[in-house]
Amino acid sequence: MSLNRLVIGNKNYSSWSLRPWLLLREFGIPFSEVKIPLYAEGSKETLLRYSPSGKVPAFCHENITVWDSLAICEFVADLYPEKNIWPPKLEDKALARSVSNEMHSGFFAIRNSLPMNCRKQMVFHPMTESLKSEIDRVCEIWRVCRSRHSEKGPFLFGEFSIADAMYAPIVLRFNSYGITVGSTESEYMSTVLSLSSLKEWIAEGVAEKEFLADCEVDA
Ligand SMILES: N[C@@H](CCC(=O)N[C@@H](CS)C(=O)NCC(=O)O)C(=O)O
Repeated sequence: MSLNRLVIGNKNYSSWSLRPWLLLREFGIPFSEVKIPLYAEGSKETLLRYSPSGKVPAFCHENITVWDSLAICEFVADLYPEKNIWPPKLEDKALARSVSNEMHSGFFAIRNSLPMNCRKQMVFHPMTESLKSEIDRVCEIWRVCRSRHSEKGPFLFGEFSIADAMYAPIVLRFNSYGITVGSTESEYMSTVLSLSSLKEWIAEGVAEKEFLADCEVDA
């Protein structure tokens, strides 16, 4: 039995759950998975059995519980220091932490207008100023990281890191809603979308039966 357990929500909709799940998979860290369908009768009670915040994701390692996506990613980096889950160089780690936290604490227009939905494939039209400026900022972050690390590999910091896990749901959203991006960003999106772990998550999300009307968006 695995020492690690990750509690997640619906794969189709739960972008916060995807982040640590992808991180664990990409670093080959064994874990068992508990999936709790969200916003259904009894969901909150079930969530509270695993997560003091009543939200997913939550992670258990032996008798330690950690909740909140970025806290879980940080904890996993502490748990497996030999795996370089953050980029090892101090200045790279500083940038990786900054862009990961910027994602975690912001981008509300993207999060509200373009909710993650693995089933969605459309072109989103009602663009607002705040949405456009957040999309531009994400693209700028991806370009800056890629321009500094293109020699070392195809991810934001060359090799896959927490920063890629934090931005993976944004990649999915831009792809689902037909957001136009430049060539560097598009290449980065293709890299993330071609991860077999992410393809597996998407396939399982698409196959889920739950339909959450509040998380659905039309053009
Ligand atoms: N800041 C938290 C956000 C967690 C969150 O909002 N999770 C949502 C699903 S993506 C949730 O559990 N919703 C269920 C509920 O509030 O009942 C994180 O980074 O993990």
